[in-house]
Amino acid sequence: MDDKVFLITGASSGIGEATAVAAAAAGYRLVLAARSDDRLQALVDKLGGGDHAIAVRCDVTEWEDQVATVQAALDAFGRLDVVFANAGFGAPRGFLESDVDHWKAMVLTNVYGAALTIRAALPAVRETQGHVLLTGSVAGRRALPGSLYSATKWAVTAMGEALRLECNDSGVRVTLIEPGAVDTPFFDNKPTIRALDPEDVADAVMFAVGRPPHVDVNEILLRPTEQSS
Ligand code: NJP
Repeated sequence: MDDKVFLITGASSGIGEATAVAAAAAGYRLVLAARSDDRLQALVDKLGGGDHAIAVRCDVTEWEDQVATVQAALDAFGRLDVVFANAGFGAPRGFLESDVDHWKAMVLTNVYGAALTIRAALPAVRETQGHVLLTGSVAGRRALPGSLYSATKWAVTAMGEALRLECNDSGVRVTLIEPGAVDTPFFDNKPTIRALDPEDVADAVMFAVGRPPHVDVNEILLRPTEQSS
């Protein structure tokens, strides 16, 4: 029960999966949450099996799933030190594009889902004076034409700062991870520039988590070198 425990939403793919691999290499126990339990189970096996990681089927828009995920972490490993609210997805740009059901799912996942992750995990993270990280975006720091996705990530930026202010006296650290284009299944088509690899974003996460307790890295914004805006 002494090893630190790292919970990741959206762990079945992309940035979440790469961060799980990096965190396991750094000695953390992993709690892997997403809806694709087959992919999560394959990652558990890759990380060395149930002593090292557990898979929890979790739709982040469902409060009961989020509560059960945190409970599973405590039951398996007895503590929770790092929570990475990373699950999310995009939508085609244009306020006449996509469809309203996709919009609704995106807003619920990217904004409400991240808030539910914080709400479910915060009591346990306060106990360990742990760390909450949120995947925001470059798109959460500047508006993109016709992008409701960008608006969801502005909300995540605000959520991270709001949480940091709330946790200020508690020893809990809060970090916004704000990537530009990352080569993951997030995109239907591969980026045309040399995008970031998911491992590049995982490195940023592990940098923030690895600072000493008195250092709170509030934001890391990282773009591919070829990305202009
Ligand atoms: O994408 P992808 P990324 N409940 O598609 C999960 C942000 N971002 O790694 O449930 C639970 O490989 C999904 O799992 P599943 C982006 O906005 C990206 O690039 O099994 N989980 C999968 O594990 C997002 O916040 C770029 O389908 C749900 C994961 O989310 C984060 O990075 C740039 C879920 C998505 O993995 C990770 O995206 C940027 C739900 N309801 C920000 N819905 C970029 N790639 O360029 C989805 O600035 N998931």
